[in-house]
Amino acid sequence: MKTVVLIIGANGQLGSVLTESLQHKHGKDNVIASDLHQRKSFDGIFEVIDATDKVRIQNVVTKYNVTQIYHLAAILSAKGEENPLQTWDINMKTLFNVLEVSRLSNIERVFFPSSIAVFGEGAPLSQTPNDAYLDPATVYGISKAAGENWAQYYFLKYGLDIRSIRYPGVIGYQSLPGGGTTDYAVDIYHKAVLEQQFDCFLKEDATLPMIFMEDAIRATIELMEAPKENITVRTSYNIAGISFSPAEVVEEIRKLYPNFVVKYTPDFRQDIASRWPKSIDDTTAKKDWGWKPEFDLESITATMIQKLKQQYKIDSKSHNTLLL
Ligand code: AKB
Repeated sequence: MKTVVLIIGANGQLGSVLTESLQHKHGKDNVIASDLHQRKSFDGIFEVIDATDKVRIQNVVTKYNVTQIYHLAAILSAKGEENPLQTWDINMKTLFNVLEVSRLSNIERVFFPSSIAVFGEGAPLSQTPNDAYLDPATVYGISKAAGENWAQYYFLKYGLDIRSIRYPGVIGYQSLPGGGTTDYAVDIYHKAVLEQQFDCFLKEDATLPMIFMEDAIRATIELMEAPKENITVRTSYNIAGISFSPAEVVEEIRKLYPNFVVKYTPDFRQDIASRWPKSIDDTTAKKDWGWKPEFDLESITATMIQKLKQQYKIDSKSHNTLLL
């Protein structure tokens, strides 16, 4: 059977990059990107979908004979705290719609992203195991922990082949994150190449698990391609990239920008970060589907700075911004 993929939340940080990778893999005609708003100058098939509308998802699935769904739409940790009940409603309603459409349309495979936000104070802070106790302290984390259990329920009850990863903070030059606690780790590189001061909303020693975009995309596709019998976790897989604090990334950036100025003004996001793991044990993902990260802080920093300079058209000798 031909693979036809629907990506819900294709305009987001991960979704926009994943869409391109899936287009590359399956062909532009077999990838349907969707989000709340039409993406400007998008090369491929795009459908406007509000994922709280189940009928709309079903219509698109039927129209294109979709066989796989990547459901990436969600309100993240920091933004989610502004309106907890609305965050719960949106994150859960969109997930239930995807689960139900997938079950009723015999969708062959579904991807549901979870997050390190599922962990709270009951889990070890270091090398947090896959099966650690989940007591999340944000509504986003609560919705992801519940979502993981619902994913497993649909697998056990209906045989739906749904797979999931608990992403750390994702760092990429291709797109901007929105509303997360780990967003600082992308913004900081933009400020560095623009030679502007960076105001950090976390403390300088707030170590968090992070992953480079290339590794995150590769992990997602590798998990989705793994043989069904290898998948032993139907809630969600821990994956680790690297862990670092704001002070450590600043030190790395200052090797290239010695005058980079950072001011620390921790806000409510520091409270969120302080309850999340500092590092992740991803032994199960390594064993089940061969997960292996490739990027460390040095290679992430070098790539981020090189690519962002190209994007901002900054001349590497003069460091002048020619065009934004
Ligand atoms: C966030 O900070 O909310 C996300 C996440 C870790 O899931 N980047």
